[in-house]
Amino acid sequence: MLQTTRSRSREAPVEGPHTRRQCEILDETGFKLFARVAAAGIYALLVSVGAALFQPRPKRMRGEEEGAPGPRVRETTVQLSREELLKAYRQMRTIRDFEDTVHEEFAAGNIPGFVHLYAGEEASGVGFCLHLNDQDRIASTHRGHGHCIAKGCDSKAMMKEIFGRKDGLCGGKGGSMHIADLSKGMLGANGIVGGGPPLICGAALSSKTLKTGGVAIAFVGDGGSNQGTTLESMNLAKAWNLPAIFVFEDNGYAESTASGWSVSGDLVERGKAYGIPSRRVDGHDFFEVWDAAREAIERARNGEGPSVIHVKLARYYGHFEGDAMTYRAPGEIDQVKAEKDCLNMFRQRVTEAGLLEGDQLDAIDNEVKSLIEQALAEAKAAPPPTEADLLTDVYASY
Ligand SMILES: Cc1ncc(C[n+]2csc(CCOP(=O)(O)OP(=O)(O)O)c2C)c(N)n1
Ligand SMILES: [Mg+2]
Repeated sequence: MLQTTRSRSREAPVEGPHTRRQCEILDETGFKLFARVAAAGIYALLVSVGAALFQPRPKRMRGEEEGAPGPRVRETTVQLSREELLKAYRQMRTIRDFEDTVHEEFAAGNIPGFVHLYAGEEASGVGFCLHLNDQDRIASTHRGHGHCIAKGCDSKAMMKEIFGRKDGLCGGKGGSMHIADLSKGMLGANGIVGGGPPLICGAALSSKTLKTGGVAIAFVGDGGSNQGTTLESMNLAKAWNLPAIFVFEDNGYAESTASGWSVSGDLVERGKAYGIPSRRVDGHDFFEVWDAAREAIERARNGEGPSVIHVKLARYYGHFEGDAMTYRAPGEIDQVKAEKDCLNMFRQRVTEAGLLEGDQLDAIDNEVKSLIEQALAEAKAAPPPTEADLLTDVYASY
């Protein structure tokens, strides 16, 4: 009887006046249902109280041994090991000192050619390149020293290159604006604004075809974001689902033109218009950049295609060395340096969180200072290319 009523009640709702037995059965069933719901409720309550009481401890940083005294982590979102944090700071400091030194040497008339400095933008190049290996490729801009250092190029050989020396990174033939090291996956600085994006489509296509798992990143300025080559590359990267990442380093100016006069719309929305996952970050905050880079690079490595990252930052020096910067508001850069310097922000964050000690960072400052002093001394003492070198590294053979 019970069975029958149950199966009937499943087939169709019981309607109309019920017999006594039916009502008893319904009461009985309703009670059982109530009892079950109540039990489930109590169980859920116990589980959530338990979960609240036994929350997992802040994630141990990679490289920390179980049982070893952990760092005093206040910011649990930081997922870098101490070694990675030290490396990040060392690279950003190396770029800063390298650029400050080139600035002084150029002003003293010791460097030939044309130079554009990356000081102030360090967190961007380093935040991205820390995730990369030598199989991954980057294409840079005319402001390429920082990308080079971040990608692992030898800073002594770079200094020699910028001084035009024979044993510079490119035999002294590239100089600042064509510096490259293919063995490190650094495809080169580039005198052509918007020249990098098509190059990384090629690099990304080769990684995809050969299944190397490599990704390719183009660093592009706010000015370069408007080049047809950039827009065509974004379209191609999405259409071909390439492991390509477009990093718009928006320092607010293309030469002396403020981006408000040259960039229409919004770069994140532009990326989305191509169906590309796009995101904006504060380029002074290494951790924000690092996290956006991690997400985009993971996506590319997983075969999920391109990404766009709009990085807001500031350059400390002029567009080129010698630029009088009359287009900048008085005090504009001093304010950024005081409030948003990426090295200061990094130092403050990691020391306050107890991830690193100030002494460790001071030690890196000193190491880097002497490295760059040596790089400069060696570059000044190094010989220039010979006349015979004019006939090497060219397509025609003589
Ligand atoms: C195809 C091309 N057009 C113009 C130039 C001249 N030029 C050199 S740098 C520059 C501005 C680039 O600005 P942006 O892309 O914002 O890079 P930033 O200098 O700010 O890093 C221009 C117009 C060039 N080198 N190549
Ligand atoms: Mg710019």
